[in-house]
Amino acid sequence: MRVQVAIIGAGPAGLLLAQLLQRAGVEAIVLEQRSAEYVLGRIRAGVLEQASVDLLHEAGVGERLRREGLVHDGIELCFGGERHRVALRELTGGQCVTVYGQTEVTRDLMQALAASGARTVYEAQDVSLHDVDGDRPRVRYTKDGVPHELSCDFIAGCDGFHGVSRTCVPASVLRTFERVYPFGWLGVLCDTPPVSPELIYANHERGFALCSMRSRTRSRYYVQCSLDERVEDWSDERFFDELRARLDGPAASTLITGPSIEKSIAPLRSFVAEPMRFGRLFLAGDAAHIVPPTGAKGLNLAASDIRYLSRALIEYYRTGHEEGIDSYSARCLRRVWKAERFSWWMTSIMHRFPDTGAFGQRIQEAELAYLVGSRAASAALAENYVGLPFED
Ligand code: FAS
Ligand code: PHB
Repeated sequence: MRVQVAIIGAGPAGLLLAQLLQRAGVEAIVLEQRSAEYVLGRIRAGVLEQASVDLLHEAGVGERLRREGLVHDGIELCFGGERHRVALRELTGGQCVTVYGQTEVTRDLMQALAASGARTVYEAQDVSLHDVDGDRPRVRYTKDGVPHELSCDFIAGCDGFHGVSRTCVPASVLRTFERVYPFGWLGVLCDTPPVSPELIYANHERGFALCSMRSRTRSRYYVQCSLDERVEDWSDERFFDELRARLDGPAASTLITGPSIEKSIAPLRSFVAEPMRFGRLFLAGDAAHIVPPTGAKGLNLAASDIRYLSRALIEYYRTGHEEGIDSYSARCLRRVWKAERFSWWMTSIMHRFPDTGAFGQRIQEAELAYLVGSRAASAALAENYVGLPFED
């Protein structure tokens, strides 16, 4: 079989690329190792930058997002027992973020691709890439025990941090940069009204906490936990007691709790692989970079890569020009590293580290007090949180 672009992975990066290419008449196929139900069952990101919202509209999947997404003009920082609002829209001259779960983004993209007749192979096993630095790369996989091989012009490695694509870049070419954090996030999803209409990021000597949401009736809460914690040791009651202990008085006293419908622990790391292109293979999304979720950048960086890659591939097929393809990696990485810095910085001032201690706690609180008291410092946080501009 032959196709113009083979996309490995049906997460947000792979599905969004497939949908944008499909609408531009570029022939693609998506190969996903899991079932669609499994992919939809993963509870992940919740906050979309405006640029990600715009790209989803460009991909023709913005209607439900427009109806159900919650536009947020600000976030709150909680420290020293008090909450302080960071007015995102005012500080950035009108920019905001939209709360809309990654699960819903994925669902909308899956439905659009199915409706368009685009080819998505779920439960594709043993995916392997071949001749990625030649003119005619190939992809092999098995489906229901039957081996398949396809030739293509390009391969988009959208297969996440544990995928196969990044391993196809020779060790002599690939450079990786990593920082693993000495804690994780214990997350709970529950069908209760959010404790506050906007997100609350809390710095507390017991550890970080985050109050987020998926809708006005579904809340998403996180508490920082040590990496040796086990989900089964955290009853709902223990979780909400810990969350209350890390919030300000009014939030703690008005928190509405309910049975968790999902509970999981996610490790935190910063990771970047360079370059994001090798021959005819392009890495995008978590296959190329990971950020700690403190800055709400993971999903948005995946969309950012796909914005550049879809434009580059469409330009190539329409005009034969290769400037977009040739500049893909460098352009992505300039934006990736700025998001890595912001996510690392937010993580460093909001979490308790093993060596934070009493002095470190006061330093974090002083930095947060300066931040909320300085328009310049708040604006710097705000412009990173809503998403930095693109080069083009
Ligand atoms: P994904 O990992 O979403 O998708 C990759 C896909 O490739 C998967 O479906 C996988 O099954 C498939 N795949 C892997 N190997 C394959 C192979 N060999 N063959 C075929 N298919 C293969 N970001 C935020 O902004 N906020 C958050 O709160 C947040 N929480 C997160 C919690 C967890 C536990 C994790 C892991 C990530 C979280 N993220 C969060 C980041 C997350 O949202 C990612 O940035 C986002 O899923 C990136 O999308 P993709 O690049 O498409 O990768
Ligand atoms: C979420 O709602 O899952 C979420 C929101 C903001 C973050 C991280 C996670 O920074």
